[in-house]
Amino acid sequence: MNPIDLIFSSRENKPIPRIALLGQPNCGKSTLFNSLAGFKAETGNFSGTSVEFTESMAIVAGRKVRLFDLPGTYSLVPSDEAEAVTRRWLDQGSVDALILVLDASVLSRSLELALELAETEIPFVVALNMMDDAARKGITIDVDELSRRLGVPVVPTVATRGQGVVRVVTEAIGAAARHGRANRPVYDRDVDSAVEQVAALMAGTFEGSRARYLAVRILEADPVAEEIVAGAGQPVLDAAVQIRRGLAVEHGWPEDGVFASHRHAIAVDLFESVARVVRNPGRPIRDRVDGVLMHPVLGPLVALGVLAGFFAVSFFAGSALSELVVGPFKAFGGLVESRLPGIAGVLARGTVDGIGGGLAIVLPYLLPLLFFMALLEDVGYLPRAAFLMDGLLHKVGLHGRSAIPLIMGYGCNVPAIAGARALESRRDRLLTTLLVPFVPCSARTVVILALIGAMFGLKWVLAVYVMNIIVAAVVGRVLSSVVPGESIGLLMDIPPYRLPPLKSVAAKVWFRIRSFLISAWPALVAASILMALLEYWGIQDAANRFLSPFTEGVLGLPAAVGVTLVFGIFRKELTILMLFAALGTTDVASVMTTTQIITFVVFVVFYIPCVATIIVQVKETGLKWTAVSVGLNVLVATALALLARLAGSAFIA
Ligand SMILES: Nc1nc2c(ncn2[C@@H]2O[C@H](COP(=O)(O)OP(=O)(O)O)[C@@H](O)[C@H]2O)c(=O)[nH]1
Ligand SMILES: [Mg+2]
Repeated sequence: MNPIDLIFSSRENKPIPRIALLGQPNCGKSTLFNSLAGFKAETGNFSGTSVEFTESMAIVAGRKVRLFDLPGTYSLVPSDEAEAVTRRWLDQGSVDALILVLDASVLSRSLELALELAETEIPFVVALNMMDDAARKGITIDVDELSRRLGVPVVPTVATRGQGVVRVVTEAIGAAARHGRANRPVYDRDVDSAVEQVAALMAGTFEGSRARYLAVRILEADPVAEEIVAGAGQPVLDAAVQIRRGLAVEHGWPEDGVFASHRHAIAVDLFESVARVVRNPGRPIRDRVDGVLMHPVLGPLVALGVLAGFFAVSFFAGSALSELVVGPFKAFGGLVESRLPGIAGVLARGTVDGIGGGLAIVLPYLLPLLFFMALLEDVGYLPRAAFLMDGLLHKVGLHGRSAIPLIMGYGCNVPAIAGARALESRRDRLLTTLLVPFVPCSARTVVILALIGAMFGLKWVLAVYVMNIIVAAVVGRVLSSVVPGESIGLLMDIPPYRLPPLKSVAAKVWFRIRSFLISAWPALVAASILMALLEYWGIQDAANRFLSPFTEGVLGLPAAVGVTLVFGIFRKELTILMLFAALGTTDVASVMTTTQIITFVVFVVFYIPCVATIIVQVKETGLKWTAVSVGLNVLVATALALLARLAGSAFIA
């Protein structure tokens, strides 16, 4: 093996850190877990018991972790079966680090568990969750001081809104790697000396820090620790229990109360030194805005509104602008053709058309779309929309992050596919790239609006979109079960809101538009030249005849739409114009039946996106997956169009 391979294989073999979420019931463990977990989180039982835990893989900052959501735990001294099972599992060294989830709004109570954990050998970090609730109650917490006193990283989080989640897991990975130790609580001298004595009793059987940990647990009358020590020798346990009795008598407390009360006092002191409560707290702006934008009901409504508004603007302004661009180019192309003789004129016109066609996509659709998306992203809105859609997309086998490219797809598939590059896992990139072509871009929307909208009304346009989403979801579900690779959770941190620097927005727009300029536009020009030649040679009729077994035979459409459908992929934005030209009329209803129109639209909505999209796909996923993608689209489009034809002829005419 050469050195490079060695480096890579050693990186591959690096063990995946096991990180578990521990905390009292209702502190937000499951919420945190779900925001991190893969969509195939598995529920398992601790061996030989009916106690359940949930487990999943996740990728955090490029590193894989195995996450566990544990049953709610008040204290390391178990008070029920589930806590006991969880404790035993932890004592077996089953995790590399814990994330102790604390409810910041009732901090003093939960700090005792943190102090208990500080006695163990398990590295841990604190997720100070429910910071929003705490802020609303006027509780401010000095996070740095808490971290300094406990000796472990403390990360403020709001699990319901994805705040701080990436950081807390990253800190946990770090703690696991360096075997981070917390500061041990300091007890009264007699208590401490009792710990020393018991630890000394066990020094022969257990290694130093484990002996001390077990000593504390036994002095606390912890049955799980007693099991462990008894396993090593009953006399040791008996001697230890003797010391515990002595301590209890000395303090005049029940046997299991000495540590509990000491710890309680330390927790109260700790709480008082890190937390302040103010009376009428002002609610932070971010909290108010998030309260609406990330609200489970209002949030999606706002997202729909934002999208619809953005969509309407890009569509109406876009198509108007597009016509402005296309018109002069068409005229100019005609002019050039008439001045140049024969084939040279045709080639020149094709070139001019192609350049104009590119401009007609870039200026009116791509540029505003990309600008708007970059703005939404940098302001901090897109990550929130993605977070909202996470649950929904999990059902399809994707992650919230895929929402961003999928939403962009409604504007134009090209930047959407280029945008999928930002996804961290290869599997998600692939799945998203395969799904984007099912999202009807603005060019396809033109067809839907011009045919369905004009003839049957907006209600049916909406129906087409709903059907499209359902089909895409089904396709996604099927794909996610056949595309290889693990289901891995993807972390996204929800950033604060900010005014985006225009420079960063512009850089994003440029970066994304470049992929169109470099790869797609030249293809568009080539396609235009090809189309001009076909026209010039009068091959259209021959092509239509050649395609008629499919167009007429399978889909039941007029043969004249053949060239429109096939060559539509070169110039999707011109599909409707090409259709008018092919049929020789703008009154489609006069030459096509209702069923034919519906069949045509269904086919156009689902079949291959444009050449520009295919080129970007090849660049992003390679030839093989592009072929799969194109095949899939043609297959689904044909099947659904056939269905539309059959249903139409059965119910309409
Ligand atoms: N306001 C607020 N609520 C939260 C937060 N994290 C979780 N919750 C809510 O707290 C409740 C309990 O959360 P859950 O994850 O089931 O807690 P678990 O019992 O620890 O698994 C749920 O209603 C969550 O929506 C947070 O950071 N802020
Ligand atoms: Mg839970």
